[in-house]
Amino acid sequence: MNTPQPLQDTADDGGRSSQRPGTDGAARGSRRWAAASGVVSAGAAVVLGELLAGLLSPSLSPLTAVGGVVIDAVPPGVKDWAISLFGTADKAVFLAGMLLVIAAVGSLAGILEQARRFVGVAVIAAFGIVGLAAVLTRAQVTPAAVPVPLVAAASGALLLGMLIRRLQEDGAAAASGTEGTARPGRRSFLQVLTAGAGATAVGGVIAAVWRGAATGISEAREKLRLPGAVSAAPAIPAGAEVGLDGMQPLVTPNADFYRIDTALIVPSIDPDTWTLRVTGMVEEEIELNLTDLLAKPLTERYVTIACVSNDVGGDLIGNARWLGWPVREMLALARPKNGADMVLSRSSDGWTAGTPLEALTDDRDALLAVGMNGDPLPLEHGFPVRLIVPGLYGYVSATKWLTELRVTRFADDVGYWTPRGWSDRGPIKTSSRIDVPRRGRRVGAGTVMFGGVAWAQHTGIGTVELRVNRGPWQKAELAPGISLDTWYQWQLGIPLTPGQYEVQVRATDRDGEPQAEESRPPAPDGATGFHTIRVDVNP
Ligand SMILES: Nc1nc2c(c(=O)[nH]1)N[C@H]1C(S)=C(S)[C@@H](COP(=O)(O)O)O[C@H]1N2
Ligand SMILES: [Mo]
Repeated sequence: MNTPQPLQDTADDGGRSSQRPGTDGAARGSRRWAAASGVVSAGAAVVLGELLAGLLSPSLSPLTAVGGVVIDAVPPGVKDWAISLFGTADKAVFLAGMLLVIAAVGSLAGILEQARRFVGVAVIAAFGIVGLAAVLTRAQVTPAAVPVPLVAAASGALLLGMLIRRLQEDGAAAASGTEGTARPGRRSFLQVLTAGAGATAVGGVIAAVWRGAATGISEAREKLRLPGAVSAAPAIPAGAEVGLDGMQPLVTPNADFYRIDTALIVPSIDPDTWTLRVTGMVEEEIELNLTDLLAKPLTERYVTIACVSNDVGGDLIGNARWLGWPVREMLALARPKNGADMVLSRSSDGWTAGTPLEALTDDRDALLAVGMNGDPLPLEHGFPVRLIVPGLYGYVSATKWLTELRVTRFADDVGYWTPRGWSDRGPIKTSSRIDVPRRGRRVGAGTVMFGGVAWAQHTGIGTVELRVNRGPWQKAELAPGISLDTWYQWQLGIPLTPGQYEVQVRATDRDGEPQAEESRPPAPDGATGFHTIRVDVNP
């Protein structure tokens, strides 16, 4: 082979180039370099967008804006599937998928630019237009966020143009027979490509670390001192925690609390500039800041919140001690007008929940929560302020990163999930779960200890029963609850000989209403059915 080949990639030509040397292989090789140029240029644009956004608009970058638009647009079924498939890693997996798509489009842009000048550049420029359109539609948009996607895409397009021009100069030099070492185009192409790739990698790491540090909001949270409660949480009664090996704690630690939201990156809200406004059908619109809120007489309550997507036996439920100002007191200051029956609460990222006005004004202690188990709200659980409403699924009540309460009517407004296939009302359904014996745990013959939780928020649990192989229901020992709004633990020992058993649990609330038996999926208003486990009893 004495035909010099421009920057041919020999790594993966499968040995075919030895049979078809010359321009074919050369073209293929240089196409790979063009694709690499496109990937680096697109990557540089994305990273520059993240870095600029970090400086100019920390809660909205082009990447997260586009991701947010996609998340809002995907059908609810896909979202459930993604959550069940990826669990709490769903956001990381989604971001990785986005980056893969961007890399693919970038490589295409490189190849197109090589074939025809400005075509690939136009593809990268289109990134900027898509990014701009996405940024403009997001709730967090600020004037400073607007130029970010444009500057980022323009830089990426410029880089791609430079790279491909150098690649083509090198190709021309190769075709005229210049030896590799004497080809300045090749050296200059490789220099720019390497510099671009290096800067993208370093910038990417900086952007990721920056993101992780949530731009100083973590420190602000650490520094925040919460006042004590004027109305303290009830003491946890003796025996409320059953203490069987393998049971979950009665109060869920913040670090173990389930997390569900549509936020691709955790909104970072500066507690010094945060405000909450009451708007809509009120006699007087009001606004308060965090200092005002912390100066109010605060209430502390244990409340078990649950996700409507929680399957029977699932773990999208947790119990915490929430500190906050009762919503009814803030609403009382604003004085809702006659005819209002809903409060549309909104988060900094534009997510909304529609809650019956009554649930926020009755005696149930719905809270503008600032504290979770004695600490300021963790960032991913809504710092600095979220809504907590006993008895309602999170999607119609538990707005995190809360910024507005709009008093309105169910006839006029809908929350985020309602047009996506979920009911506009979401009272939590009475349900129960068997936690012990744990799945796969060896169980010996004799008295087998069963244990778990049951909940009927705001009504309270009356009885919990178990049945073996669809036999008669047997009453479990119900531990005292912390309050009607929290889950209750229960336990029951059942003598079992070696063999296989099916065990089911059923809860009945304090009004005598048993949980629904019919097996139904979470959509549109919460799963029903009895949690059923299989137990293998060994000799
Ligand atoms: N801003 C915002 N708040 C939100 C959501 C959301 O997507 N965005 N999801 C809600 C849903 S569906 C649930 S179940 C609860 C979960 O709260 P947690 O993540 O603190 O457990 O938050 C609610 N609050
Ligand atoms: Mo939820």
